[in-house]
Amino acid sequence: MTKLIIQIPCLNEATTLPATLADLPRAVPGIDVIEWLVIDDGSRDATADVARDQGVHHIVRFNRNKGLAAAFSAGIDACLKAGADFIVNTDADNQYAGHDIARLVAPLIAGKADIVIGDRNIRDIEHMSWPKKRLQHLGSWVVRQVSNTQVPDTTSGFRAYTREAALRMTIVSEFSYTLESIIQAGKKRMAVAHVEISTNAHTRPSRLFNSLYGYIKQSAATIVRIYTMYEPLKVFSYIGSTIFAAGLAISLRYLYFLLAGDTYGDRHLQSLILSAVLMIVGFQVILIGLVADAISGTRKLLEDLLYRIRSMELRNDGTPPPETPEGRQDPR
Ligand SMILES: Nc1nc2c(ncn2[C@@H]2O[C@H](COP(=O)(O)OP(=O)(O)O)[C@@H](O)[C@H]2O)c(=O)[nH]1
Ligand SMILES: [Mg+2]
Repeated sequence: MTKLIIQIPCLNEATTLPATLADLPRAVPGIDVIEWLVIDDGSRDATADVARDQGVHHIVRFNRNKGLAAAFSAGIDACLKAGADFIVNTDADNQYAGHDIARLVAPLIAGKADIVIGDRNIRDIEHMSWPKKRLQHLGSWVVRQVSNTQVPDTTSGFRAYTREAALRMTIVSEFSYTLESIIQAGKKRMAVAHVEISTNAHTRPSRLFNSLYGYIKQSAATIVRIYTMYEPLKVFSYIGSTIFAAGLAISLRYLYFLLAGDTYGDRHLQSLILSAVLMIVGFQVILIGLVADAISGTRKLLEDLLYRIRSMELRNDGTPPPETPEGRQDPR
């Protein structure tokens, strides 16, 4: 029996949630059971009550707002505990067309992908402003480069995961899981596929990004942070060797003056000091890269450990194993 759980992170979505739920498919080819899961992230409206009234099977509720990334991770955890074989995430503002869920999970069922990301084809979305479109485009390109994936729409919240992929995911950023999970999946060499999906009529403006500046700042910080977490030596050696090379160039210039017979060497003393400082700093940055690389190795081990513990926990449902006859204490 294959179970699909559709999870919806919600922050004050009492008005749009019913329409979103109504739009979800009641049957999907290759799936026997479909359940819904709502994460109510400390909403101040009746989101949780609406969800219950609408027949949502699982509700995770935070008493205060913890942010989308935390809500997403908590939802994934709950889906795994509820025995999901496949997990689909969609937004509560009915942005994504529910009938596309079948297209989204098809590559997972066929065993062709671990994660499938819905591609909104951002160029054709009318309500998105031109600068936001250009930024999405540029941001997605950067994410593709650093993650080694082909995902066209990296900020799409419409995605599907296999149980295995969900078990392996660890989200650490607080802002948004979308970019982080793609970079992580790419670095872990998971098969990340994408399918074109359609979007419904716009219901309300985005709540995640109210300013373009904040959007750029947060996204750039996430990309740099997560990439550095997985490729620290590369990042630090690029930075370090650039600084070192600048210092080296300045010393070579000094050497050239000396060899050219410039007897007023002290005239270039300032540049020589600068050169020494740059070379020392550049070298130190490369050393920091080595330390970060060692830490990153530890992180990989921890992620693997977490994966094994999670799998074990879920297999025996968190309860201690039954006592074996051999292990039982003799009451006498
Ligand atoms: N759990 C949680 N969900 C949120 C938060 N902010 C937005 N969401 C949900 O994330 C989804 C996407 O939000 P939306 O405002 O439509 O952003 P968009 O992706 O830019 O359109 C919706 O289902 C929101 O309810 C938050 O702080 N916590
Ligand atoms: Mg939206």
